[in-house]
Amino acid sequence: MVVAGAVFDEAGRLLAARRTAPPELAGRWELPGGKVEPGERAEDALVRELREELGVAVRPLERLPGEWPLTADLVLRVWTAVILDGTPRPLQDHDLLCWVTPAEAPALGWVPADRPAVEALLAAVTPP
Ligand code: DCM
Repeated sequence: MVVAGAVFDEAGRLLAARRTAPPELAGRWELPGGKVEPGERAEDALVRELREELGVAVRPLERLPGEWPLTADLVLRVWTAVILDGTPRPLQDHDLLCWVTPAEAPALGWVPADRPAVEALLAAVTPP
C-alpha cells in the first residue's frame, strides 16, 4: 500500500509536490507519501514519509474513502492531515512544493493515480 497526505494549510490550500523520479512520473505532481513498510500502520507510515520527504511533523486526520490503483499490487490511500511542526521543504523525491487552492488544484499535472484521488478529495472535504 502507498499512503499519501492531503495536507491543508490554515487558508484551506492543499500541498502538492512535484516528483523527480521515476522518469515517467518526474515533473508530475502528487500528494506526498510513500510505501507502507511490513508491519507498519498506515498512519504511522504517512507520518514517517512526510517527515522524511518534507521535514515536517503531521497529524493524520481522516482517511478519504476509496483507493486508487498504482500497479498490479499497489494501491493508493489518502488521509487528510495537518502540519504540527515545521515548514515543508522538498528533501527527497521532489524538486518543488506548491500550495494550491481547491480551484487551482485540477489544473496541475497530477501523476495518474493522484488525479482521481484529488478529485474525490475536493468533492468530499471541506478544508479546516
Ligand atoms: N505514488 C503515487 N502517488 C502518490 C505517492 C506515490 O502514484 N501520491 C507512487 C509513485 C511510486 C510509488 O507510488 O511508483 C511509491 O512511491 P514512493 O516512490 O514515493 O515511495
